[in-house]
Amino acid sequence: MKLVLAVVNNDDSAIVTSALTNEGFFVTTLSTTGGFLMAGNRTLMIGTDDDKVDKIKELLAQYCSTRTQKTPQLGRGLNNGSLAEEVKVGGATYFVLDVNEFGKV
Ligand code: 2BA
Repeated sequence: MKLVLAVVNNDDSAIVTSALTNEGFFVTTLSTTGGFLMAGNRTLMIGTDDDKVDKIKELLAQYCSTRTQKTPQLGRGLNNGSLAEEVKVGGATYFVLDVNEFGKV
């Protein structure tokens, strides 16, 4: 079993979560904040069988679009003036972790 953690844009989180649940995946969403932009995003937690991870990646790619966002001048952890004023934010950043145990009691 695997646990997929996917950081997605707030604007994409509802549609991608719907698409995942419609495909039978169980999803938990967490409100998170990117350390660079200091802007809200969503982290999806999806526990699933190993052979279904590719389907999750496919849906993330289909429903999460890449966009360009301005870097704020204030409220960011790093602000040394040498950074680009805009950054390309990926559609989804995901991690796939092995799950030692899964249960419901
Ligand atoms: P943020 O940390 O707010 O980063 C937003 C975008 O800013 C990143 O897009 C990247 O283009 C740029 N960026 C981030 N850190 C940077 C740095 N130290 N120097 C220059 N540019 C930087 P993405 O890479 O698509 O990441 C989108 C969001 O996914 C991130 O929001 C963060 O919440 C999460 N994320 C990405 N990579 C991660 C990682 N290795 N570990 C944990 N979270 C990650």
